[in-house]
Amino acid sequence: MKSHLFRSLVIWVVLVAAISCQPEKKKRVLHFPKTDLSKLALIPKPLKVISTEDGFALDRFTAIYTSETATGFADVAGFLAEKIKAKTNLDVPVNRAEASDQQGIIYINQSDAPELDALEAYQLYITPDSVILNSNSAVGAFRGVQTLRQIISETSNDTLADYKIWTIPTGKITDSPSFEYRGSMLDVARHFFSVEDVKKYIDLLAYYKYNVLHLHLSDDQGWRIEIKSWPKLTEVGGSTEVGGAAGGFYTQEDYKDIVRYAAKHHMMIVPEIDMPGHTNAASASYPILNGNGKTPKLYEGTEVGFSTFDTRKDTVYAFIDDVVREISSISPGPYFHIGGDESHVTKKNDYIYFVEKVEKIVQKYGKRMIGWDEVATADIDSTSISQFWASKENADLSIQKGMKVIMSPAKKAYLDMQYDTLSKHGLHWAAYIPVDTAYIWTPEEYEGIPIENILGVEAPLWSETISNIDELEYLAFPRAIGYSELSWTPKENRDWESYKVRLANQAPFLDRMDVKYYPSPLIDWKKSKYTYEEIQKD
Ligand code: TNX
Repeated sequence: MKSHLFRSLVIWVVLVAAISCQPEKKKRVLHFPKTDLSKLALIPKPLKVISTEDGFALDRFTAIYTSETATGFADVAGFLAEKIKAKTNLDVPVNRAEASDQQGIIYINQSDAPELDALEAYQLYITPDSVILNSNSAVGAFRGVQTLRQIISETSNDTLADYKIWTIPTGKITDSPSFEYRGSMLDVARHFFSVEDVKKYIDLLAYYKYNVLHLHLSDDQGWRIEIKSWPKLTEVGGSTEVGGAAGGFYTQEDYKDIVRYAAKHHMMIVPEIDMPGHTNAASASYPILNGNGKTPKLYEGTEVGFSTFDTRKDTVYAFIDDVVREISSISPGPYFHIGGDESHVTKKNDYIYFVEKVEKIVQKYGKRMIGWDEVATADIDSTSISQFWASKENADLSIQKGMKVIMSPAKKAYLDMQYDTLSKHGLHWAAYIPVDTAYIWTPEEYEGIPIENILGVEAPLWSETISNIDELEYLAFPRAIGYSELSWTPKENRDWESYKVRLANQAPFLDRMDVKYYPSPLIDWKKSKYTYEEIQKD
């Protein structure tokens, strides 16, 4: 570590020397309106922002350097360069010493400083000469890069200069997340979403520092991931969806592509196979699984709670072993989600027996089990995780067992709930969730669940009523942006009045990303591409 530090120091001294030796003719004149770093619309709000009210020029003389040997840092720098190019059209070189025209350096530095101990912590020092992003690990650097992107997103280029300069306000940001698990779930079972759609969702979530995308890969209406040892799951079970369109599925190569793409964004995929209920598509593919001697038809409706596996049959556990083994082998993350919700036609004893057996299978393949809150009724391990969506009683059972809980209360965190009675898509069985209601609640204190038990927050997007990316975006945005702040920023630093102004300022970014978000009339959007009336009409 010491040699690391020393090497960083040497590189730094060399870079500073290189900058100061630049011929005077290249000195740039900045014409910038002074911006206060602490007034920028950063979401999630960083822990601490100090403004020094000067400017760093991002222009054709800027270069990025990283600690040489720090794992993943060069990739993070490459990601930043790509995004700067997309926003400004500047080609910023990464770790290219021969780019000798440099005047301003962005340095992404691996640091062992004790204040950067927390995973994902970072510091950003912006001075007129340099931007130094310090973090202990590539993941922290990546989160810091999102902050830098958000800062750059708010700068406009200086039209008075003879070449383009984006002036970045100077100051210091110190930041680190409240919760280690900050997720959204996408239901690709009720309606299938393509690899491209999922990647776009990852792009957007990563910008707001999410680190988990949970994929709901199976349900009554569809089985969406190739299992090589049980090929009919996708041949039959993947062939339709709600409403009767063709459905679809991910091959294992597709899934690996999604996992890799998520990893590039320092996000993990949590795969979910929902069982023993929500299994009509599996039993339609292999009728032996439901044990009632009938071959169920493929289902294209939206009822829940009518299907179950036969929990007393060895074949069922051999099947689950294969499924968990194949999916775990291509899922580098630590978790496997077994669903476990709404098994209304499974007898209580059978349900408990089933969850306990499946927990062992998940552990055999080196994963920690996650299940919807009903799984806490079984005798399961404290290392398993329960996802609180509806039952306070089940949440309490989880706590008694010493388990961690993921906060997804349907009344507050379900992205598929309608905003109000005029919403074009969504359900309202739990609540209407306008943009303020989605933000103004406290996961840290919700329903008396102790903060020590809370792993994080996840906003699920069920897809009964949405079948394409525009509809997905209508429900997810802007509310998903607020959930990022609930899981990253401590409650003392959250405030609706401040948030709503920062949210209004996301419009240019969302427009640039071509996101068909719901322009809630509660927000005074900064020049949005689409008006409320345009989005609401059919
Ligand atoms: C309840 S939340 C469900 C899902 C539905 C959702 C619709 C949960 C664990 N189960 O099967 O899609 O409501 O909002």
